[in-house]
Amino acid sequence: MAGFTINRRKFLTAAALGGSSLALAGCDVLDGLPRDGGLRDVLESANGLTYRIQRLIAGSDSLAQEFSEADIRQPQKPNGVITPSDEDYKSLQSASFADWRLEVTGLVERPLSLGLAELQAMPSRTQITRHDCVEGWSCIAKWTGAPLALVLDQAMPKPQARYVVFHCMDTIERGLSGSVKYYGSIDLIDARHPQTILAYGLNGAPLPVSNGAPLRVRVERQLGYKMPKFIRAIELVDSFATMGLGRGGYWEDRGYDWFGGI
Ligand SMILES: Nc1nc2c(c(=O)[nH]1)N[C@H]1C(S)=C(S)[C@@H](COP(=O)(O)O)O[C@H]1N2
Ligand SMILES: [Mo]
Repeated sequence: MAGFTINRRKFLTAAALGGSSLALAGCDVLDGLPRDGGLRDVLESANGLTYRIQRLIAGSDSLAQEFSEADIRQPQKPNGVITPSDEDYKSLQSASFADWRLEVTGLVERPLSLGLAELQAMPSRTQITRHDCVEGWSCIAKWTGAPLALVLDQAMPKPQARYVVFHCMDTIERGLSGSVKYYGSIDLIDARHPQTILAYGLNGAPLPVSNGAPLRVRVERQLGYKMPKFIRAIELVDSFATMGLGRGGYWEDRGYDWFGGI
């Protein structure tokens, strides 16, 4: 696909520039680039193009390819944070997430608080899809969850809502300037896409901790970093200005494209 070619080329360019950072840091391939650098600006404008091209060529509702059971050849490779060490997470985990709730907040008419059983009681969707990480690996797996569109229908986004932000429970960075929890965002077109689900099942079993228990989102037309794991809240917003470094996600704040279309 056009979008994949562009992303792949950028990935290779960044890998060549970053040298050994690729092997060391995995998802950090753009990290070696200066914040105000020309290449960063080029990547950003190419990203705007990728976004428009995907919307134009693929349309808003085109489906990502789905596969058969026979195509599942290995377990979903756990990546990024795989065992959150946050105390609040560990205490929820020790009670099998019985006390966990998904908060739906922000620009909605009806804020929601949903337990796992409530999400599991909603109509579900199961899909076998390919996960592509920007690091260059892929896995085919079967994901089960509640369509995000159904949750949004219950919460009723206000007209000014433009993006869905996923707030996570895992601390991904502990630095001198404090600790940072993973977060990410998508637009309402991807949020309402039929394959965008809040997944609680993987390959016919409950979602394992390493892959994001109790809940992670699947956004099948985008790269892996656009699919936050360990979700605790969904916030509807009209801008990212007030969160993180203002670019809509943990990796986006560190130079990745906001639109990770493939
Ligand atoms: N909360 C959280 N979500 C995350 C990450 C993370 O570190 N923390 N890593 C991202 C990246 S880079 C990828 S490739 C996928 C990995 O999902 P998996 O562990 O199920 O393969 O999760 C994404 N979502
Ligand atoms: Mo990734």
